[in-house]
Amino acid sequence: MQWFADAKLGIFIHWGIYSVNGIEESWSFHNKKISYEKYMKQIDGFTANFYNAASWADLIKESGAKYAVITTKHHDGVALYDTKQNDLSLVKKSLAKRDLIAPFVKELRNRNIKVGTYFSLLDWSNKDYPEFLKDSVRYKLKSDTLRWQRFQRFCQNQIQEISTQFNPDLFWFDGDWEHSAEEWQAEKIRKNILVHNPNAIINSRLQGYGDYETPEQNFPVTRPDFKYWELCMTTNNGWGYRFDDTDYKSVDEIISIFTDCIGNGGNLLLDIGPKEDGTIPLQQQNILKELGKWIHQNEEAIYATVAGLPLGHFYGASTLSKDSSTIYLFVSGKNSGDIVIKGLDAKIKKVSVLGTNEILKSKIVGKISWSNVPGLVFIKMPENAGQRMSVVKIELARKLKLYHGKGGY
Ligand code: H79
Repeated sequence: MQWFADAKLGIFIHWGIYSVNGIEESWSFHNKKISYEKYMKQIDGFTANFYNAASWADLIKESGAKYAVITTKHHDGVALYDTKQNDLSLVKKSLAKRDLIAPFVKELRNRNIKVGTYFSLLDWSNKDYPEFLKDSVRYKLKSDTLRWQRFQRFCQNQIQEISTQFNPDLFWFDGDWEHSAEEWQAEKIRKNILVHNPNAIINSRLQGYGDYETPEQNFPVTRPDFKYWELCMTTNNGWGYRFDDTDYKSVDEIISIFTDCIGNGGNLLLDIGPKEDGTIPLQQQNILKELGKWIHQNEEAIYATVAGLPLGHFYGASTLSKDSSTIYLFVSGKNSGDIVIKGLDAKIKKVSVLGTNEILKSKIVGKISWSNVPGLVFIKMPENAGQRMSVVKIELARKLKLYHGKGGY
């Protein structure tokens, strides 16, 4: 898990036939916003005409992400790679006529970016899969176990194909909620993945057989208990390309969310949705580039760090160097005046702003001689610290020690 813990940022890519009409991926037919037939017709409009895997990988590199996760097959069952298990792929059915995953995997590896493959366990297009539309099923699993076993073989063979064709560093499963671990044979799926690649890691959506937690769109307020976690989040509202979705998060909002994730020991998996022709919407390109600029200026506070001060010591996100002798505080760019840290039981050697190296004045306030409760640390922020989030670097004379008590006498 070490590369994952150090990666901090990943880029999620939802690419599929839903980008043709610019409608919701898979859910639009499942929830009967569009007929299944009309939804599938989009496959005729999918071209990948301007798809350039190298420029995608360049953009991801520029964003500062250390891994990428791409849809190999969403709930609609349309594979983006050359599956031998059925005919439902963009290779066989669309004008793209080629494996879209392989070139991307190659370009990621050339740039030392870890490869993640999104795969939907549930497949609403497969005739042997029980569930279909929100209010209709093809059959009840228990009433036809042979049919379910046929689907099991299909599903596990596809996972095996992905294993052998791309050897992903990360398997990102989705759609596990429709069946139990036993029904999916989750243990066997995990085992087969690890037989092929003992270093592969698996997200949590394998009914308890994954390696890290995967909250989606919903931001944790308190620090998650699990050691490894990742928030996946869209840049606008949809996962795939939606022409009508202009509700983009601002770069500052994304930086704030990102620092909140890493400050609590997690990663951010930020999503983009390319168009059917393989171009990435300009707004999304811009977000990734701007985020990358900020990350590269502040790398020291990001990659080689661990979760920062626990709740209560500082009203904002922070990280710690791995030897816990340096604290990095994330302070909104517009902040000026004082910031305060409570319960810091360690001598401060130096306080500065990362990037500009400006030295900041700090003062210990209210240290009582007869008490071992540390005083408050007040740090004076410069006027107009920066346009975006600034990072205040606090170097300690020794390892961090915190007082987390209730005061008293
Ligand atoms: O691929 C993207 C989405 O299409 C997919 N995951 C991301 C990465 C996704 N969309 N929604 N969900 C996952 C959440 C599923 C919600 C559910 Fe439910 C709530 C599943 C079970 C409870 C909706 C309500 C379906 C059944 C009840």
